[in-house]
Amino acid sequence: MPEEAIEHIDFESLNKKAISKPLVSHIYTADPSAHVFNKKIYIYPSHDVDAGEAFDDLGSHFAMEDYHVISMDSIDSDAVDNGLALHVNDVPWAEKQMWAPDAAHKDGKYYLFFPAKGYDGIFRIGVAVSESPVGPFKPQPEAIKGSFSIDPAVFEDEDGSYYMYFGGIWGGQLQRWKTGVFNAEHPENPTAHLPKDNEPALTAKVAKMTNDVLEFSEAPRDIVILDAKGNPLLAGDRERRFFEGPWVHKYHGKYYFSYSTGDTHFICYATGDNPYGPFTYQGKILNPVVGWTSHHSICEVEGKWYLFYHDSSLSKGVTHLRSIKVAEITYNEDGTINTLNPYRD
Ligand code: FUB
Repeated sequence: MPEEAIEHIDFESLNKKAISKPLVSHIYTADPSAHVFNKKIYIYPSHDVDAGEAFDDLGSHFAMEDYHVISMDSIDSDAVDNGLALHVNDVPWAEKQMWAPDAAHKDGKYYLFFPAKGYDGIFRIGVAVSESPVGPFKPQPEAIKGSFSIDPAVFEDEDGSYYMYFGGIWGGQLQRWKTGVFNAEHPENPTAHLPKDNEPALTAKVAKMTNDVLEFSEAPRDIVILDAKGNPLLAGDRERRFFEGPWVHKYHGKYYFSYSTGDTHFICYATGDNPYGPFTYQGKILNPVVGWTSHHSICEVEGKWYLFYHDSSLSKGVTHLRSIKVAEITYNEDGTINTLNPYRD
């Protein structure tokens, strides 16, 4: 949501109209990745702080340093902060900006996946392992080989395969990897190296994980989103094209690829027949929230489906001080998802 729109918001009445309250309010949290492990809900969010960094379009003000795991016994119960799960100082390769994480469970171990900027200024994705879903997590000494950009989301398919989806443009640096190597030219310009409006949009990436879930077992592939005519969405189609925050879930045998459109502030989705796509654009899941970013996950809890998302209403519109929330989503008979308005009229 543009800053000038935020200036005119009456936050008291807006919070009354919000469809959900912050799950926790003693710390700021964002980018919630939710899972049910052993019948309990675990949410892996970013932990927002005000580090005093200047605002810019590279997202330097998102200067997060650590992760806390939030848990809930049921969808209606209080959310519990389980304390420090991982700190950037404990990750040998990472310097700063612990952005949107995700987690997975395999064979009694829990894996926390997280993006961070290395000392070379390049975002990579790391893994940390724990015996407990709430950590503390022990990081691998190096980032995942062949990883880049931000916003990892790990999907466990019904056959036991794990796939990592990732990527984000602008500050997330995806556009700098167009040729397969990092393009460091024009470092201060978030939109340098983006395709032209009439060219296909940049896409999220997907890679199958190795059996130990610590590395990619293949080179990352493109997640192509097609329009109804079967053409890839174009870079200028800013209300529908991928920007950041990929997520995949499966509903009635179909794969749902959902994501944020970034500078147009929607959460949208596309459907496909396999984890690699292509995916066909279907519509919007969430209309814009207060705050510039929108980031979500979708999780089934006891037969109902929920959207975990964030907004900046608790901080009265401070874009890098966000709060995680949850709301139920509903499907139509044809599998389409009804769009949520985060605030009632
Ligand atoms: O939280 C930092 C960044 O903001 C995330 O990585 C993006 O998805 C956006 O929510």
